[in-house]
Amino acid sequence: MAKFDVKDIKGVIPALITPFDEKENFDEKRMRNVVDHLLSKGVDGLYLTGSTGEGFLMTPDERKKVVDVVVDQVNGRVPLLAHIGAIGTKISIDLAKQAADAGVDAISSVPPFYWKFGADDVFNYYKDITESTNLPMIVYNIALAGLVGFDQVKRFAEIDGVAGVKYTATSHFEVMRMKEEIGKDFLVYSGCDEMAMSGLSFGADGLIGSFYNLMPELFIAINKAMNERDLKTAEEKQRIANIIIMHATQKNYVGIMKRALSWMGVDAGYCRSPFSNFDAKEEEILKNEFRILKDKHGITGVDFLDAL
Ligand code: MN9
Repeated sequence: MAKFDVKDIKGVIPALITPFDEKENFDEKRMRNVVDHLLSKGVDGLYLTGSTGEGFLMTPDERKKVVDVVVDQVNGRVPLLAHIGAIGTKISIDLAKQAADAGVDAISSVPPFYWKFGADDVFNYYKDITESTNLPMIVYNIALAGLVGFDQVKRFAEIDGVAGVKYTATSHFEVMRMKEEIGKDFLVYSGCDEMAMSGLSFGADGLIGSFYNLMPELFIAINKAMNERDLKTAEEKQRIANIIIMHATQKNYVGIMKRALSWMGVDAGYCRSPFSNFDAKEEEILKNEFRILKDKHGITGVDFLDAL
């Protein structure tokens, strides 16, 4: 059973990575450790099997397993959202029902992609999936799946159960507009980590993204500072975060986060191919690059860099 009201899903929410072992199998033990680590850091929720979680590289059964394991490990401590998106409505509904039975608090989905589905087809996709459970739906708007525009989001919001949007687009003007024209209760989660401060300043209710797996402390500080309208602190932290993000996104940043977590003693395993991994030599190079970055910019207070 869901435990949290969707209105209480706020703050800093990592789009949780999924650890795989050396043979690319889902690694339950590592998953449980990562979850406990993030909760000990004070994150406000977790978003499962999305882009960062390599959801589309897993079979439906594997995705269900990840949901089960995380629900069990979290045990009601923070709200959980499960990304149940797939190209086929039937597959998504099956995943949604399982996530609801497992006890997550909200579901989320990218629009169906690959084929160019018409606006009505995409609307019906959201309607069918949302109606298949009692859980609130957070639409996931991301360029990787083809961005949906403001008018489409507004139309989805008419579906009973669509409660908000994870907005990984860069027009924060639209975030403000959603609050104005769809309603202030329509939840918006800013999805571009590089623009967390901007998203929050334009009215986003929370942050869901990749780098909150690796350096939640920076974004928890940004979120707090923005709540207090302390722009100076938010800007300082965002600047540091962006130096790291810009470096990491030149390579497979999900793989980088997994390795960098291990530098803090939280072994987050490996990625699934076709994503590549870092062998021992490449990992040393990576470490060195981060050491140089840290020194060059005089970065302090980022735990994974301090662990180097
Ligand atoms: O929506 C993430 N997007 C992708 C969330 O995974 C494609 C973001 O958190 C980005 O990874 C992040 C780095 O560009 O902003």
